[in-house]
Amino acid sequence: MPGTITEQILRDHLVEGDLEPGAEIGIEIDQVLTQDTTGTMVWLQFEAMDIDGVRTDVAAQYCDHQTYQHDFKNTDDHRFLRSAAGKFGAQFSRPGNGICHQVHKEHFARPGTTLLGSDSHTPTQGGLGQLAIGAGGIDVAVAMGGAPYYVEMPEVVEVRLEGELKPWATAKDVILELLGRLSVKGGVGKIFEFTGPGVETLTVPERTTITNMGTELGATTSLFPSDGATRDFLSRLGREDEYVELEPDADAEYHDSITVDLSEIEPLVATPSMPDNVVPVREVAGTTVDQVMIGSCTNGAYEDILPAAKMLEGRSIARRTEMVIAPASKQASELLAREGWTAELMAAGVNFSEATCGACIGNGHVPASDSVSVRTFNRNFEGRSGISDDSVYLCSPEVAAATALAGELIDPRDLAADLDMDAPGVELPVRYVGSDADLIAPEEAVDDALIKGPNIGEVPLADPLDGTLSGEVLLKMGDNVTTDHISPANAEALMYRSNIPKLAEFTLARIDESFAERAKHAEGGFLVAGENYGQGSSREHAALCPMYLGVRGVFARGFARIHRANLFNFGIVPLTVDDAAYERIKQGDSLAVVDDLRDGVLDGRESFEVRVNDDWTFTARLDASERERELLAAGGKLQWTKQHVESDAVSPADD
Ligand code: MIC
Ligand code: SF4
Repeated sequence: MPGTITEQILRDHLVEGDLEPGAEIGIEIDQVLTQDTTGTMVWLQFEAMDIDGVRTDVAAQYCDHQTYQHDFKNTDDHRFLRSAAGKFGAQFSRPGNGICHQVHKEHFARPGTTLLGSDSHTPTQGGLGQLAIGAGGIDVAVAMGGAPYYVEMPEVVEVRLEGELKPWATAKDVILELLGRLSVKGGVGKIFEFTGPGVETLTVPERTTITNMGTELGATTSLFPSDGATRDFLSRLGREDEYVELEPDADAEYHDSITVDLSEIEPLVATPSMPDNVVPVREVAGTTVDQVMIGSCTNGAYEDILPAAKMLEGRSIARRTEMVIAPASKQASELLAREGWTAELMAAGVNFSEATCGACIGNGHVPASDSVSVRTFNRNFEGRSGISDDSVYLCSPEVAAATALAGELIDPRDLAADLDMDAPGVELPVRYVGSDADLIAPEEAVDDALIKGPNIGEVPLADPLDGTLSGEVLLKMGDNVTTDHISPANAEALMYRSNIPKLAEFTLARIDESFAERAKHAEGGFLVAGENYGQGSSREHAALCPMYLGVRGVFARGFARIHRANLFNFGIVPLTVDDAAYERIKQGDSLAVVDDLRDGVLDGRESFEVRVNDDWTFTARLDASERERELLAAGGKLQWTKQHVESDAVSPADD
C-alpha cells in the first residue's frame, strides 16, 4: 500500500484504528523519554499502576531542566529519578549531561521507530526519521508499561523543500519562515513531512532544529526522510547499524502541500512575545541588545555553537552586551573544549553554562528589567524568561553571534561585509567522541528502591464524573494562553513539580495573582478561554493544578493537542464554545450544565446545553473518543488504568 513516511511508520506500529485523519488510533511505542520536571510524576504514576518494570525497548530519564539545583528539593527530585530508573529499568542521564532531546539524539533516536516523550519538543527526533510525539506524563507512564498510545490521526502535510540555503541563512530561519507563514496554530492536527530536493542539502542537526520547532506550529510532529545524511550522522555517532532508509512512496498522497524555496530564505527573527511574530532581521536591526544566549534543544548542539565560535574567534563582543552559551549536551561541551573552541569563545567575552535548559524557562540568566535578550531558543512567550515584561527575540546562532559583536540586532550579512567575515556554514565533527560517564544504563543501576525526599508528594486524583456540573467562571482568558501562563516553570515554581499542593499556588498567577486563592474558596468552578488554549509545553501540571484547585471544566474556542489530552487525563471536561457564547460569558457568571453530564459523556453526546445565571443558555461541544469519555467518567487516566491493569499491559484497548 503506497504511503507517506508517516503512514509507513504508523502502519508498522498500528494496534487499533484506521489511518483516517481525525480518527483515534492506538500505536505501539518503541522508546520513551522523560525529563526531570515532568519525570517525577511519570514515575509516581508508574509506581501507582503496580507495573514491575519498563516494557518499551528504550526508556530514558534525563535531568536537564533544573540542573542548578537551587534547592534540596530539586536535588531530591534528581535522586528520586535515579532511583526510579534503577528500580524500573530505565537509562538515567545525570544532571548536567544535557537536554533530553540532544542526548536522546546522540544515543538512542532510531529511524523508523516510535518515541513518546513527556516533553513537547520530543518531535526533535523526527529530523532523523523517528516518529516522535510529545505527551503528558501519564500517557508516557502508560506507554512505558507496554500499552498503546492513543492519538488523533493527523493530516499529513508535505513541506516541499526546493533549492539550497544561501550563506548566512540557516535551518532556524526555515522554521521561523514557516512560523511566520502558518502561525502558532498552523500545525494543529497535522504532521509536517519534509520532501523535495532541498532535503538532501540539510544535515541531521539542521533537520532536528526544524523538527524541534515544529512544536511551535502546534503540530503533532514533524518528520524527515531517513537518507544518506541520516546514515552519515549515525555513523559519526558510531551507530551506523541502526540506519534504515525511509522515503515516501512515489505515489504517496498528502493532505496538503507547502513549498519552501531554501534559496529565498534570509536571516529572520521572532520578535517579542510569540514565536510566530517573525520578521527579517534587517527590519529590527539597530535594536540595542543587553543579553545574547546560545543554547536550548533547538540550537545548542556542537554544530550550532561552532559557527558562533568561528565568528567570534579573535574578536570581542560589545561592551554593553553579555553573552552566555549553554551547550545542549556535555558531549557538545567536551568536543568544543577538546578542539580549543571553548577557550576562543571565553577570550571573546562569552560565559559558559553547564548543559541545561535553564534560561529557556527562566531558570537563571533572567534578563534585566526593561532590557532586550536575543536567544537561539524556541519560545519567547511573555514572562517565560523569568521577568514579566520581558523582550525576547528568537534567532539563529549566526544572528546571535553577530548581534553580540555589534551590541545591537544585526543581519550577519551586513556585519560580515564590515568585518570581512566568511559565513561559517555547517560542520559536523568527524566523530562524536564525548564520554558516556554521565549516562547510567539499567544494568549499571545504582539503586534498586525508590528514594523519596520530603518534597515528593502524592499524585492527586479527581473524583469520578458526577451527573451535575455547575460553578462559577473563575477566570476568563483570551487566545493562545500558554502552559507557561497556567503553571510557570521558573526556579521558584519548579522545585514543587513533585508537590502539587504547593505548585498549585502558582496556577494562572501570571494572568491573575489571586486565582489560586479564589479557586480554593469557590470550591469548584470553570475556566473560559479563547483559541488554542494550553499551547506550548506538555506539562500535565497545567491540568493537575487546576484540577487540584477544583476546576472541573474548561470552556474554550479551541484547545492545543497535548493540553487537551492532559485535561481528559485528569478528569477536567474540555468543552468547545462558539464565538458568540465566548464573547457573552463573563468572569463571575454562574454556569450549570443542564443535562446529566455523566450519562451524556458515556452515551456519546456531543452537545450539552449550559445555563448562565439562570438567564440565558448556550451549547457547548464535547468532541471526544469513546476512550476519552471513559477516562472522564473514571475521573482520569490513572484511576481508569488502575481499574483496568492487566497482567501484561495496561491497555484501554484490552478492556
Ligand atoms: C518547555 O519547553 O516548556 C518545557 C519546560 O520543556 C516543557 C516541559 C515541562 O514543563 O517540564 C515542555 O516543553 O513540555
Ligand atoms: Fe528545555 Fe527549553 Fe527545550 Fe523545553 S524548550 S526542553 S525548556 S531547552
